[in-house]
Amino acid sequence: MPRIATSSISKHRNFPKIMPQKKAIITGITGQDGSYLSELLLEKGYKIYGIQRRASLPNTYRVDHLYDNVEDPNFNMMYGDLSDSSNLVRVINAVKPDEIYNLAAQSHVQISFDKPEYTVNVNALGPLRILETIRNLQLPIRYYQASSSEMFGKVLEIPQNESTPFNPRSPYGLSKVFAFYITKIFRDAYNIFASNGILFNHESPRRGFNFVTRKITLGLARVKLGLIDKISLGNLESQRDWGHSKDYVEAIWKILQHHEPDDFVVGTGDTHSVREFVEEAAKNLGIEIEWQGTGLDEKGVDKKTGKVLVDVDPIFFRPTEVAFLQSDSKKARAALNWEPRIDFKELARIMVEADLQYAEEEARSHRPIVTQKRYNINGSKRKPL
Ligand code: NAP
Ligand code: F7E
Repeated sequence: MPRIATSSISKHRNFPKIMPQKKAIITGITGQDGSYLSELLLEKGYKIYGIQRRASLPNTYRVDHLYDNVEDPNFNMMYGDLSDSSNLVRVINAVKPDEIYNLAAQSHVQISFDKPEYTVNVNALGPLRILETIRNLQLPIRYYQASSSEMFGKVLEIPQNESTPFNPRSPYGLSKVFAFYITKIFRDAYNIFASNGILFNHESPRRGFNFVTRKITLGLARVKLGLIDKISLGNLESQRDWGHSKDYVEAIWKILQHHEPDDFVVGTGDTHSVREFVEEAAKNLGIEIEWQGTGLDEKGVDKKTGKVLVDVDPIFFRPTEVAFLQSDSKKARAALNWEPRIDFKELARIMVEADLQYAEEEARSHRPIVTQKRYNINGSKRKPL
């Protein structure tokens, strides 16, 4: 399993002196955001209960650094799955948490076209199952729903804020629209403290390997060390408002500490294309990219050597695309006193630095940390990245 880029988490967690210790359930604890949120809540003195799904190989590498002491009463793992109502009822009833952070999802947009029913089951019905449990147990549990800028889809307004209409473009986007509204409806109908964070893209050295930023930073680090010749991408025109996951989990926590339940857009407001992310990542490796050609023939060439480092493969295009996203997070900034600290350039720098270490480890051990093999997926020889 790959090594995780850990942050400086204090060994001496700050237990509140007077307040009773809060209990939080985190679904999706083994994911990117789940791991950063766990660090934040442990620092704040919470007792956390992660919901981990069964996997045939270990899936806890993002939180293993937090779980070094099996006797630690504050870090608990429970098996569970968002597709399994009876399990969710049992876990929530056993823990009786103060807060539930629902971060679990089939979170890959392109894969949601391959697995639409599963995506809807987990991402849309999963939140409903949790909310129904909270309703039936009649406990004062605060609920956070991980809503997404993908709900804005083909955007109907620039920039996007809490009143921008949704116009999803994928099964993933639509599943998140259901989850958004069911959260709002349970808040209004049953007086449950249920809030949505509408988060724009956020990345980190812990990002899944098949999201575009990570694919670029690990890919170019491998190119730099001569482990591979080039990387293949899809739509280079696509524009995203990218921030760092560590900043965004602070907003997630603040949303549940707010005096009333509400919905908040969270983003940087700064939008860049995939092409610009490639350029920025390459710059951090001492490479200047020059673009040649257009459309499917476009190539990113090393200006110094003339070598093609990036090409375009139609396999990575989506049946329907979200072309442009840009957040207007004024509401969150004012009401939650939140703002992102890490900007686009710094994000690219941090990710490249971490992935260069991964690639160096691969070079030393002659073993890729993530497979580079091609598999036949849906009849096409698709590389997993
Ligand atoms: P991620 O890295 O893909 O993590 C997803 C988590 O959900 C993993 O822990 C995964 O478990 C778990 N999971 C998947 N299916 C499950 C199921 N059926 N039952 C229980 N757990 C399941 O995603 P992320 O980037 O941390 O994002 C966290 C949440 O925010 C997701 O809901 C995502 O849709 C949403 N979101 C993300 C962004 C972003 O840019 N990152 C933006 C807006 C919203 P395994 O580790 O076993 O796979
Ligand atoms: O794609 C384009 C791709 O997969 C970003 C999830 O966290 O953020 C994420 O969804 C853009 C898209 O993220 C490749 O077509 C080009 O336009 O990194 P991504 P996403 O689809 O924006 C939202 C907010 C979420 O909620 C989701 O959970 O990059 N792109 N070439 C590519 N994307 C990928 N993955 N791979 C490529 O080769």
